[in-house]
Amino acid sequence: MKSRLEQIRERALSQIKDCDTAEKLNELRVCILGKKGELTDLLKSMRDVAPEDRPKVGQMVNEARAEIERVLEENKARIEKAVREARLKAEVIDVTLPSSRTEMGHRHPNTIALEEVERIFIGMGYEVVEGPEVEKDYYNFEALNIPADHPAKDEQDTFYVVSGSSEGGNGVYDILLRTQTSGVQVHEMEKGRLPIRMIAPGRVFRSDEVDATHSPCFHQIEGLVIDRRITFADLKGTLAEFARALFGEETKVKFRPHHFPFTEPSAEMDVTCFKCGGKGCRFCKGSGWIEILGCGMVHPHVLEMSGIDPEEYTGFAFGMGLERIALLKYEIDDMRLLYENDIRFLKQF
Ligand code: 2NL
Repeated sequence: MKSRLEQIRERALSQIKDCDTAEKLNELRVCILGKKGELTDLLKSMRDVAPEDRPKVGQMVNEARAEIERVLEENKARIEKAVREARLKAEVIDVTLPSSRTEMGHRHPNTIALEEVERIFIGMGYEVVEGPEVEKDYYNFEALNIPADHPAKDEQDTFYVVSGSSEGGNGVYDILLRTQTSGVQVHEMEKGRLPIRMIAPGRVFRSDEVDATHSPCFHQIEGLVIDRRITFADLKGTLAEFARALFGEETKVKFRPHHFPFTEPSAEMDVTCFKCGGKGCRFCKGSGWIEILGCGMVHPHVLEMSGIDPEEYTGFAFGMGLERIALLKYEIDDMRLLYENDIRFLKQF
């Protein structure tokens, strides 16, 4: 019995020391100490041992078991350390390499200008409303008093989406990329929730050639106010306040008569040049004034078409080009720079 124990012990210790993976080590543990292991087997044959020798033999088996367990633990630590070292050796990290830096972007001048305009109107109690860029002809033109034969609908200026059959020229041109964001306001008027105080910013499309002041895709901010007893004085006061908030307290405004199909009367608003204060300079081409937006009292027929009684309600509306505001405010002389996404350009604002 004693020699068998000695034999098991020696073989176990040597096998454990030669072992080089955690899996093999675990297999060894099971073979030696497990339920059907060699040492357990040996304990079972205790009944062949003379009763007076049993305590002594039992102690020897326990001591052997303790030693094997200790050596197993030691070797487990040895193998884990070796695995760790091998991995560290394989994954060499060169701490002297330059880091891969994340390029930070920058808000676009359009975005900065838009947020500024939104902040001013939100401060005056307006809502910012967005709507679809692909619109029905009715919402872009018809509902704004621009009938089928109006020159503003010229197919040269407008991107139409042919719906229905396009073969043989039978296509129906009643869907288009919006040329103005007015449709958003028409949808709002149709909801019948009055009063309305809103601005509608967004992308608009016109079939224009690209140059320093034109692009087939640009941004507009339109505004609409409808309530009882709204007058041209409300329009003037509101837009003068807007101009002072955007270009500085000393800014003066002037309204020149104009024509839009959807407003009557209509006007264009100029602001005193914020470069020269109105004296005349290169920036305002010597005039002292800079054109900023178009505006007017909403045409009664436009109110009527959207289900608003022009006898009870009146309103004013305005529209401006966002790019124009951004170019002026940040003194950029070519619109194309806004679309190149050159970070060196964008970072300047
Ligand atoms: C401009 C001029 C303008 C409007 C837009 C409008 C909208 C509705 C009813 C009446 Cl729903 N009018 N919009 C009014 C006057 C001028 O825009 O030069 N835009 C760049």
